[in-house]
Amino acid sequence: MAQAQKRALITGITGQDGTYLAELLLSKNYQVYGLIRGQNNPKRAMVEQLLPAVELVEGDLSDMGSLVAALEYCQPDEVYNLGAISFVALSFKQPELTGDITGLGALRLLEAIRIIDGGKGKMRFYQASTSELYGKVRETPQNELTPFHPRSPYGVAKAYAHYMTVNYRESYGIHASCGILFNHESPRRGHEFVTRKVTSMVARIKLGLQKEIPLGNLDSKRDWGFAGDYVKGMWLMLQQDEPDDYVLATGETHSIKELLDVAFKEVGIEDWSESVKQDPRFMRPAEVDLLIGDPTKAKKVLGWQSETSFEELIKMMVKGDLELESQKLAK
Ligand code: NAP
Ligand code: G4F
Repeated sequence: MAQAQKRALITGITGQDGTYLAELLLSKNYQVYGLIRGQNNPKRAMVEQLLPAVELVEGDLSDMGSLVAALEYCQPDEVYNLGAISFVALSFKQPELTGDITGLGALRLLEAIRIIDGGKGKMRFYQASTSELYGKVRETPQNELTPFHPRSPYGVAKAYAHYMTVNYRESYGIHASCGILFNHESPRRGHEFVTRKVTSMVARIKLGLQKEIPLGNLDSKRDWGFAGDYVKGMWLMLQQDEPDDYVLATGETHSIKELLDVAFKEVGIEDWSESVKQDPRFMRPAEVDLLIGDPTKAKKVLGWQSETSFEELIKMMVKGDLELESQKLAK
């Protein structure tokens, strides 16, 4: 007998991960719904063009009723909670909003599942947890058992969402899993994040449109992977018989200086010292200096591993930005 088509609801459909995950699920023949907020969301057209097969459903993580209605309408087998205020720097400026959307938003969605699924155990849940939970790291590399010490309102909000997900799993038997994902990037990454800021500005410098890149803390180190690889891990978590929490990471860390080396080299510039300025506006009140993840459990249980190297990732992003900036110039 043919298997019924699976249904998935993604919050954060307009974000980087939302689009890659939707593509993956569509390739697996899912019926995909995307939660979209606002009465005239500026990213709606982008999603409609890139993902015409995705049905957009209005809703907001701050509005419980809209989440209940979305679940009732979509009747999903899988719910991926990717929606969040996800920019750490913004979370210092708007901590209450971050707590509401990034923290309480997850609780509202879990409650909505509890109400709509009514203990049937049909709706599986994925929570987008983060390496920001480790903050002031207690051990290196970080794994699923490393204690959390978040260093930003974003990290604290994500800790609340993480523990709520674990609590709903243990209290109500919901198939709810947390992916503790280290930084993952792509040509679709928002321009506010450091990789995309660098690759887009390097492209503009190459084309003579800009002279300098203003940056904050150049000493940070991150475990950077490719978003297209990471969404496969999210899906794998929800295919397991038992829900659980997993670290997804490359197991390598690189500095902002290495990021600059690779990006500038890709456009033929070896010495970038005159093209980068430290700007206090981009420093944070507290910082996570060093992140490096241990993805052993994900490899062993899910068979997942990161497939794209740091160099391949940054080169891919610079190439994408050169194309974009050149197209804009040609108009
Ligand atoms: P992103 O590009 O910043 O996307 C965030 C999404 O959240 C957007 O679609 C945004 O929609 C949505 N959103 C914001 N406020 C909302 C609200 N009130 N109601 C519903 N949706 C709302 O983030 P991403 O990089 O794709 O990351 C996806 C998730 O993984 C996030 O939860 C992030 O915190 C987490 N994460 C990311 C990384 C990473 O390195 N990328 C690592 C670990 C964890 P609008 O377009 O309407 O604003
Ligand atoms: O690219 P970032 O803004 O990413 P951050 O703070 O690591 O957060 C991202 O990854 C998390 C996973 O660990 C996600 F949970 C989160 O949602 C988000 O996707 O900054 C990376 C590093 C930081 O140490 C920052 O201080 O780069 C440093 N940095 C230095 N100059 C800068 C800049 N970051 C930004 N955004 N802009 C700068 O000019």
